Amino acid sequence: MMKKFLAFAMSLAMVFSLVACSGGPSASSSAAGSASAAASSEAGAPAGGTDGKLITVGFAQVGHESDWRTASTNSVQAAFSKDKGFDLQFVDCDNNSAKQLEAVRNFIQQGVDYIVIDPIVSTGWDTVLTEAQSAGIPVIVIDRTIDDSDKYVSWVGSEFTNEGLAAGAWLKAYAEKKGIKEINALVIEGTTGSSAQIGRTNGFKKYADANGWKILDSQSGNFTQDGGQSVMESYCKSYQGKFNVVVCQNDNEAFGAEDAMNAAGVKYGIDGDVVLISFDACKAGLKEVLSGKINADFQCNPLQGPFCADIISKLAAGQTVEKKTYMKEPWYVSEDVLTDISYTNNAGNDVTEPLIHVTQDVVDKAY
Ligand code: GYE
Repeated sequence: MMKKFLAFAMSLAMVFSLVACSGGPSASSSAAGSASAAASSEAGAPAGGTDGKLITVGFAQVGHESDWRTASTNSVQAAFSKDKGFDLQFVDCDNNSAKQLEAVRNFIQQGVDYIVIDPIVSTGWDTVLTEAQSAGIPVIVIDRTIDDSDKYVSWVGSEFTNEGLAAGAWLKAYAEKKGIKEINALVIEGTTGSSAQIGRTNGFKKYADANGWKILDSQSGNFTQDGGQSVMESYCKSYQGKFNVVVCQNDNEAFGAEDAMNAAGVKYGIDGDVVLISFDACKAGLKEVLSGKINADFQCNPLQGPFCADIISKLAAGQTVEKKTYMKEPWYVSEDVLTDISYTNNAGNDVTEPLIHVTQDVVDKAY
């Protein structure tokens, strides 16, 4: 009975989201702003099933590779508590795509009410999403995107290409300000095939190509501290004295890269010879920005749990939801030399966005 209702609600939601999609851009940071207002204004409304039964939600989480991931897991677990009307089944997929597909198939077999996926990689999804659809189970995607199927009801996450573009725009302005004439960059990428890795890589590369910067090498550190360290150890050997920028696609990789550069005697950060750029802006990352070791950190906001719970509560109440919701994400810098950056974002809009100079207060408030 519940299943049938859900299947109906899902097809309605899909029809509406298709309409919403073709009707105009829902993808902007202002969409996230309104979603934020909606999420908080409805915080007091009863979530969960209308009949008082808990809504069962299966969540196939990427793994436990980073501080970002821990914050994401905590955010989802808090938003889907029993108190709030949910029964959450959490699976840590250990960065293993096969395990993630299996987790989703198990949720389908169990007949959960909703499935939430944070897709490790962006492709390979259409078959299992078709299976979920046939079973009448709506799928909500958070964080990373699914790029080869649109058989999900809604997604909430980040504009990863904008993060990469912002990093490029900042580096261009910073280099001009500091009189850095040549850029020889080393990139430590995130998990290969994840939309976070693809977007950050492409966004930054666009600036590199347009400005004649050299990307000496670009290898995956798998979004982990160990990965960042071992890639940087090999970079320090192969490119000794040849690089003046290191781009790590998350903070944990940056911590590992710092260890490797310390061991190799490379000076980085605001007083060094190498500009260190990172993404995520978790608390530990912003501490490094405060101390001047990381020059700039481009936030990716992991606190998506309440948005996701709001989406599911709305679906359960038969309401329509946005197909896409973007998180709001500030950019952080160590030095007070630039106040903002201007760039053309991935949606083709010319934007000017503030740079936040990191203080202890900013670190204290970070996730
Ligand atoms: O940047 C990284 C994590 O998918 C945006 O995954 C997320 C990324 C995040 O492991 O720290």
